[in-house]
Parts: sequence; C-alpha cells; structure tokens
Amino acid sequence: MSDTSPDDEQQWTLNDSMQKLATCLEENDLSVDALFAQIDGDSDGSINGPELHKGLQSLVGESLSPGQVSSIIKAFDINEDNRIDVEELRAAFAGMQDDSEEE
Ligand SMILES: [Ca+2]
Ligand SMILES: [Ca+2]
Repeated sequence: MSDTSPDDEQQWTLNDSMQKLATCLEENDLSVDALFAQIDGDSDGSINGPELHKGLQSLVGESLSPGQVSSIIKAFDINEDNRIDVEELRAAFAGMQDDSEEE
C-alpha cells in the first residue's frame, strides 16, 4: 500500500480527523484533558506537530502527512503560536459538539 499519494491528501478532511478523535474520546471514556495528556508526549503543556502526528497515529491509527498535521494545528491554534494547548483543544471539541447537536 502506498498511502503517501497526493490523492490521499485531497480526500482527507479536518473534520474527518476531528470525528475520529471525538469517537476515540467516547469509546475510551476519556476527557479532553486526558486526551491532551496522552498526546502531549513531553508534558510541557502544549502539543506540537510531531506530538500530534504521533498521538493521532497511536490513538486513531491514522498517519497524517506534515501538511495535514499543520492544518489541524492551524485550525485549533487560537493564539497562533503553532502549538495546541489544553484550552485550545477544549475549545475545538466544544465547538464541534455545538455543531453536531441533533436532538
Ligand atoms: Ca509537548
Ligand atoms: Ca496555541
């Protein structure tokens, strides 16, 4: 399997990965904080590109390209320091839950 073709990148959507992460939270009964702690490999309170890449790979089994990783960071990153802190991760999930409320 060659999953490094440019086609993959076009079909990938940010929403997709968000959904997978959200599902992973539910299935493992994890809080956003616990998820953050798992992804933040060096526990410095922020998630950088390599940590996100590794985290997504181990949590949802998805291996993203550097471009995909940086689109996720850009989408979550509120204060534009190119890292995701726990507040930003919470905000991302809170926004997503609002969006998909269908009751
Ligand atoms: Ca870190
Ligand atoms: Ca940030």
